[in-house]
Amino acid sequence: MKPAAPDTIAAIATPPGRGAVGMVRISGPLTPRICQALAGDLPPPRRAVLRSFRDSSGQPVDQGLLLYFPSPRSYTGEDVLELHGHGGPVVLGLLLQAACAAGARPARPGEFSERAFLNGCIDLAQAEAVADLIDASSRSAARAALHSLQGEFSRRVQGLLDELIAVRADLEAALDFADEEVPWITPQTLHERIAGLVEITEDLSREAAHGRRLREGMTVAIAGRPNVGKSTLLNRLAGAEAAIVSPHAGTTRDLLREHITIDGLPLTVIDTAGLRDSDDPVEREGVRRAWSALEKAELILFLAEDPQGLTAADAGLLAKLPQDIETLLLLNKCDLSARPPQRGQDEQGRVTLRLSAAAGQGLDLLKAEIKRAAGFTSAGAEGLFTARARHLDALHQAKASLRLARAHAARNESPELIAEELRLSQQALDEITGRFSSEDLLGRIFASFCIGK
Ligand SMILES: Nc1nc2c(ncn2[C@@H]2O[C@H](COP(=O)(O)OP(=O)(O)OP(=O)(O)O)[C@@H](O)[C@H]2O)c(=O)[nH]1
Ligand SMILES: [Mg+2]
Repeated sequence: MKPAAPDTIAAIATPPGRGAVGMVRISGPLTPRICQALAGDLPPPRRAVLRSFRDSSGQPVDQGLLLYFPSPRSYTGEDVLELHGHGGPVVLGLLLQAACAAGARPARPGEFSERAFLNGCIDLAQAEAVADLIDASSRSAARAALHSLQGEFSRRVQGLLDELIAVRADLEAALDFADEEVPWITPQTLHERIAGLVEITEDLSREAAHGRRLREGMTVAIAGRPNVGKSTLLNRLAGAEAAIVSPHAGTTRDLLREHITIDGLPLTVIDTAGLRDSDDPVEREGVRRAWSALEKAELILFLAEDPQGLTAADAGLLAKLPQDIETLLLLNKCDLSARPPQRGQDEQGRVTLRLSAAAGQGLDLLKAEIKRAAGFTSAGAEGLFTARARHLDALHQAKASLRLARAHAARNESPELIAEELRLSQQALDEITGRFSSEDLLGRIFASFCIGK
């Protein structure tokens, strides 16, 4: 891993535009010198003092609070200076310019957090949580990001790593002293301990999937023949008359997107044109767009009509849906067939739900099913943490290696094979906290941050 760059960086840390307060943040070894140029002598550590701030020609341009955090007790671990002035773009621009004239250079996006990571103040999952907290789009997402920032997720990963490393150590010892027949670890204990690791990893994966949904949400597409009630369902879920509903088949042409939240789970729900062959070029384009939206969805709500049941046309469409995307089969208009809302399963194991979008019956069943499909099942929001796709990939890899190790152990196969799988799973888990991450990965992660963070 590269050492922290020794140069000094500066940035306007508050958002662009005008505001009551604006902040310039500086980090690096030249901080004391820059402080001298902009605001006079260094103030006592971590104590706010009122100072006038000067531009690069030494002219006072603002006055405000000055804060100094000497290394290592600062966000980045380096000497950090914060100038809290008035939030006008001109004044803040002049202060940034003055900092650069005194030896700093403008920071890249995320560079403060990157330094905090490189200096060991936070690990990679925590650094990512900083960005997640800033980007949080709901209260639950913000709370989960804070938990990650405070190290909840990292601690869980570390706990798993500790046990994994302990098993590896015992196994490697047994390998080293194989000739001496020391019973370091019996095949049965080994199998039990690896099985335990698999379980912990599975739990962690499930919770991480939940955390990822909180952050990224899920795209849900509504599909089906014309007139089955797709737009009615969209309106019902959105709680608004977003789409035109009419008894005329072929009403919807364009894709219509609504952002909704179910118990903190952010969803983008897409209404699509009714799927059928048509001579009308506009409708044909609508159907083409519908198929393309279905290919990209993460969950498909396929509607048919309960009074008619599944028609041959419905079955034909179902067979053409992307097979790797979960599809819920919704039998709508159950108010007409006078049958109660109900959950069931078809022969292919697909979940079926009888409901009525117009009458608002069975909506709670649908919402529960959507949450389940999103992996959004943990009971309380307390222990939640945010996670990203990259964390899930790493957990997935670790899980795959651990399962192989478990299978080898169950068949009492060569300990070398088991040791190798354990090594691979540790490598995957280490990527989460960033202990062994490529520079390329780090560059990509921090580049997505905002400037000044
Ligand atoms: N009785 C009853 N009628 C419904 C229900 N859902 C929808 N409808 C009616 O069915 C007709 C078609 O509804 P839409 O929501 O426009 O259907 P759609 O699937 O979007 O149709 P296209 O956009 O043409 O593909 C309208 O007259 C709705 O009022 C329901 O649950 N019960
Ligand atoms: Mg419609």
